[in-house]
Amino acid sequence: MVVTVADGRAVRIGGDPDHPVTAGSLCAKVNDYLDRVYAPDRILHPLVRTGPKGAGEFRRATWDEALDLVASRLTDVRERCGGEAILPYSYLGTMGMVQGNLMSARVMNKLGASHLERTICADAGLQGVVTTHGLSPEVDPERWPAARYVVAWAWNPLSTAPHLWRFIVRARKAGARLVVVDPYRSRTARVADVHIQPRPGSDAALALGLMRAMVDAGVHDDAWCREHTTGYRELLARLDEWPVERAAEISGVDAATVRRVGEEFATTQPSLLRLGVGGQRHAGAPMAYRTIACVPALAGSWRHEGGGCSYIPTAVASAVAWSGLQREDLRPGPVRTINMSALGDALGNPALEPPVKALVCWNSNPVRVAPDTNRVLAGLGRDDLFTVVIEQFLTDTARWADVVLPATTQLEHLDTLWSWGHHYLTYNEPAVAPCGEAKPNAEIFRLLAARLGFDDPCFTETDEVLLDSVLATAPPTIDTAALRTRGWVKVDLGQGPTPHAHGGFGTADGKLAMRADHLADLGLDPVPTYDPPAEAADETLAERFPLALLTPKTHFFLNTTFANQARQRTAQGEPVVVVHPDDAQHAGLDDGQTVRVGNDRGSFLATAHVSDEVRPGVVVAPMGWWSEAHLDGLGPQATTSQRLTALGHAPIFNDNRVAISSAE
Ligand SMILES: Nc1nc2c(c(=O)[nH]1)N[C@H]1C(S)=C(S)[C@@H](COP(=O)(O)OP(=O)(O)OC[C@H]3O[C@@H](n4cnc5c(=O)[nH]c(N)nc54)[C@H](O)[C@@H]3O)O[C@H]1N2
Ligand SMILES: Nc1nc2c(c(=O)[nH]1)N[C@H]1C(S)=C(S)[C@@H](COP(=O)(O)OP(=O)(O)OC[C@H]3O[C@@H](n4cnc5c(=O)[nH]c(N)nc54)[C@H](O)[C@@H]3O)O[C@H]1N2
Ligand SMILES: [Mo]
Repeated sequence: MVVTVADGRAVRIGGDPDHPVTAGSLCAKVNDYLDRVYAPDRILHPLVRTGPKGAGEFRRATWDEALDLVASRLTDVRERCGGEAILPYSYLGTMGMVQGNLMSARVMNKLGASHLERTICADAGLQGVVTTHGLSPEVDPERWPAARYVVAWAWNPLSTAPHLWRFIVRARKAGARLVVVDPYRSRTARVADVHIQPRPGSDAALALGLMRAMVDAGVHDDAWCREHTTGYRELLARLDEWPVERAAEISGVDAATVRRVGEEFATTQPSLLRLGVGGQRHAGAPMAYRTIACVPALAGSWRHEGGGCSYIPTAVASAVAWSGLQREDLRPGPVRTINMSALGDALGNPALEPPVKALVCWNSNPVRVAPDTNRVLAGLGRDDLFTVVIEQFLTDTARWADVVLPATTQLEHLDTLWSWGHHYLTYNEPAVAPCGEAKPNAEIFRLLAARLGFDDPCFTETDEVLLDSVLATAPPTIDTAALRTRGWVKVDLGQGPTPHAHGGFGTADGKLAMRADHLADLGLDPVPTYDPPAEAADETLAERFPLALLTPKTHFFLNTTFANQARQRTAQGEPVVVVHPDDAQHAGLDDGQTVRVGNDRGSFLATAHVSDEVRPGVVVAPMGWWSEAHLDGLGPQATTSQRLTALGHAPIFNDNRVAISSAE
């Protein structure tokens, strides 16, 4: 972002025209970011609750009063119940390393607070992909234009990654075909050459079918697999069990399509398979993503520039290995772990010892992003729970706080950020002074540390010092001087045009692991297979809840961020649920009517959009709106489960059965 400042006020914002990925353009979410910074409803001073919990009634407080209150309540909880009764809760409100979880982690460690397992986004898939590839660079998006066959699998980049989408557009202009694998006709699927609509959670079966089709046609890359993989023989033996017809039957995709796409993927090189997060939100997802990652290997795609597999670029994103700065050594002893997607249980489980008595939340909006809303709300409503929320706006979570502390935006603080998709590190220079009395997260935790009496020198390190320390952990190939002068720098791990043409994967032996023996310890098959979803494939449950609900991203919000801004809110419209005409007819529903969607966990109201954008048996209700947009305050998250995957401990948002009925 390039920000123009006049008289101390930011007056213009745009993309950096020199940036190799954004090339001067911002996306539909942030191109009016100045309206966010200067929004009339921004929180600009501390707030202390005056009304009942959740009512959103507060009075203005000074920083001194608010911090004293927080420090004394946290001290009290720690003395009475132990540090583990304090639960930090944060995610990626900012992806900055300084304002993310650095000073905050030190404070929480020193308090002996519970450890929050932060796996709400991509971890199920990550565990799967890393099992197959090890931690090593994937295909650099800047090489994607060389691809001639692109599969966007469970990924909707036209909405969720518009800057990466441009590289796919360039590949297509040069003749590439685009295949989208998604039960829903997303914006990306709409413009694809081929749209494959599998049953939710059946992707591994589809992948096995694609691989079997390659082998049947004799177009797989035998030589590359012999040289650069382990378990090639075992994978071929597994494919013997997976005739294309079996894969077609389980995935609900016709056999001819499976055959054709499988063969084309192997023969139209370079072929690229890019995974999104949508398909890894079910109980069998780690195995599924590991299996899908074998498709480009069997096809020999890694030989070619632009060919291979990409997901969240984990190796690149974790190249700056700063986590030691969080100082786990400050902990008074071992602490328990609580998973962020099981917040409802953590707050409500009477057997938990010690119970959670204080919640400190920043960079996240759990009332809307965590599953099983009714349990989360019941927990936040507990009178014996002390809740602090550090926020820019009075979100649905902040409304439940006892104390709200005002946070700066991207324009007002110092940071460096990793990327969710491209291979660059970003420098975040403050453009303007903090608005009102807002403070950067790190500053708030520094002030809190002082009030808690923490005197280790690490608690007084300024943001400049923290940034220096973070960058000091960067590998020498990252030019941190260039980062500061130019604002961005490539994370060069030697990925080049063909990172794995000759192996060099991040596994122990450098080979791609078609067989991964350590999976057996977890009770999983070491060889790629189809591990079914929990609810989506449950025929008995389907008798009561006939529809599989997916809750993907909206186009104009970033999770729930920006959903309170007028332009984005208007552009996104009202919350909808997309229902196939056959299912609508069966339930007696008309397009445009209000419907109730629910299961044993909860229900929500939405406007039915009757359309063949979904396959029969599947309904789609995107997530992101705040409670004000929902007719009874609840959204699709009221129906989602707190269950976690065995590998990765990740949520299963898209493995969720519901029933639908008229609410009129
Ligand atoms: N506009 C916008 N952009 C965003 C975000 C946002 O909220 N809005 N959020 C950001 C974040 S945090 C992330 S992690 C990324 C996520 O970006 P994406 O990976 O694109 O995320 P989703 O929209 O959740 O899922 C993509 C697609 O997966 C499909 N899907 C669901 N279940 C299955 C399945 O079982 N199999 C298959 N094959 N497909 C399935 C959904 O229908 C959906 O269209 O986007 C980032 N960018
Ligand atoms: N059903 C369902 N649930 C999902 C998903 C899904 O697809 N379906 N997606 C999941 C995914 S992929 C993700 S990543 C999570 C996202 O979960 P969250 O990271 O909680 O996402 P947001 O809703 O964007 O909330 C971030 C909050 O941080 C605040 N914020 C931004 N910058 C700062 C800052 O500098 N300081 C402070 N203190 N606050 C700041 C914003 O105002 C915003 O309210 O949601 C998950 N939940
Ligand atoms: Mo995410």
